[in-house]
Amino acid sequence: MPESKSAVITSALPYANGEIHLGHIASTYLPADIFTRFLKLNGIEAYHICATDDFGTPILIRAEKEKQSPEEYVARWNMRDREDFSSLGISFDFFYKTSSKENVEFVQYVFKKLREYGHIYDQNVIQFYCTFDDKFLPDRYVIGKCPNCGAENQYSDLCEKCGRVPDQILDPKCAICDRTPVKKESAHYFFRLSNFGDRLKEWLSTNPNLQPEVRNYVINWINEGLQDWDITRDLSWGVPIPLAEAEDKVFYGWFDNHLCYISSLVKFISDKGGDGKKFWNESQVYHFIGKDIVYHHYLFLPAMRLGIDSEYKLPDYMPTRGHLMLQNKKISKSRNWYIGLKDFTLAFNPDYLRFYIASVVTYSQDDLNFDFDAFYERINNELIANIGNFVNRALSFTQKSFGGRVPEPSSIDGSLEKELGATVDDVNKLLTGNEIDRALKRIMKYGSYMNQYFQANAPWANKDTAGTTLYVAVNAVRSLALLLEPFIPFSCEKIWRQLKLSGSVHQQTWESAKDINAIPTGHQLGRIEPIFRKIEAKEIEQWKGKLGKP
Ligand code: B3M
Ligand code: ZN
Repeated sequence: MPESKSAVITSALPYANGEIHLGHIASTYLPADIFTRFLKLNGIEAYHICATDDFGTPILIRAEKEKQSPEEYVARWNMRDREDFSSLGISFDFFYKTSSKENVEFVQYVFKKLREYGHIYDQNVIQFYCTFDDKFLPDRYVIGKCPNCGAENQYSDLCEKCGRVPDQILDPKCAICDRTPVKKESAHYFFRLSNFGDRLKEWLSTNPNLQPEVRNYVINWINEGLQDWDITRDLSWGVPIPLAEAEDKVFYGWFDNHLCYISSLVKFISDKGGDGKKFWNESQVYHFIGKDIVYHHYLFLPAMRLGIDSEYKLPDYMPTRGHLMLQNKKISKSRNWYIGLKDFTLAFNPDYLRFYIASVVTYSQDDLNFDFDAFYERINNELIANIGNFVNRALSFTQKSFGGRVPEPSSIDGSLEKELGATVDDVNKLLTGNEIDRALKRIMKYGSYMNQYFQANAPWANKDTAGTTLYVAVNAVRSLALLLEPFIPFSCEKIWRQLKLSGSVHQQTWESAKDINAIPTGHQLGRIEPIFRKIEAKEIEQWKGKLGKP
């Protein structure tokens, strides 16, 4: 367990321009949600914060195409994102937006501070300009070849091949009309990232909580030399630069978006009557991200915080994970090789997706794979055959033989309590270290152990020990509901209701999962029914058939 009594967990902010799909979920939101639920069960005052990332050129391009104002456009996606996330039980304590008044003010405040401390300068730059569209062309408005790795067809603000932010894109083309842009002069503000190389290196190399692989390659980038960072865009949609001479300019989206982690938390805490800054600084801070945004989170974000004297502390952890492949191929919206979260949770119990992803998501930058056959196997042959089977047998047998009243045990074998205690401790350790897949495997091992216990003691055949077996089994069901709550919360609430225990499962404490006597003799269970429904092979075939088709 983290040393501190409180925690701030953020998930990378989704751009307000498209639906949430399985790829987002696997790298970021589900791990963050599982982790936050786990901290809460442990009595930590933990808040999961997120927001839509409302600014940036792609959003403006999309809004223009759909003939909506950018405000309307992002409001629509903000709403939709909330729905999508809650359909999967991804629960945020606060979900806000980068275009909020609080964020705009905070970003302007940070800019002024950085400028006061000498970390900002202005300089005229030659910028791409499309004479046909009559526009400056920042970032995604320009497509070309990456000067670092030579990859073609990259946006001018991020090479998806090598993960670096290109200094000067080669063979530029306007993303709107495909014409070659001209160059035109414009005054821009720069953040002196180059001032921070040593301090960043120091922070990276002395923070044991950052994943070593990521740390190492970020340190390599620093050794190659850091470029100052152009934070200005000649657009109307963005956080306005708070200077009279920069009236029609806004900040680059990556200058403002990560500040929204802070501004949203501060608003959330002050709305509750607390001191947001104090809360931030006294908490363990976790930023959950996917590996494609390492550059921004391991360089820009900490440098900007260092640049204002760490008035808001730097993150303690940045759990960084790989991408999700779909049937071993890269997810692509345009080729329809992708699955929207909404469609999926309408078709399947959302816990099935949570369970499957949690069982494959490693704590590393390795890519994961969503495979339909593996999904089918894991749900039917692990979740249902192990957990579902045990829960249903224990409860329905108690129902049948004892009218749903927990029977009286005679002597309970000490190894049962030991195994349970060891399970809870192991899972605790693994989840503290963000090893979600391994923690889930450990719980499944306990599930198998209890299935074997039940089978070996055969309460249907042994009248004299049946009371003990069922007493132990019903209590183990309760422990499983607690241990599995972070992973499959919907099902665990169902189990809790069938156990007819008070409150809900997420209000319990982790430690009480060890209690093998929590449900006393004589306790009356609720209505018992199967928790899960098996997936049919034909459902899987239908889904596979839809992929890649228009
Ligand atoms: N909006 C999404 C991405 O690049 C971007 C994350 C912002 S986190 C501060 O994946
Ligand atoms: Zn053009």
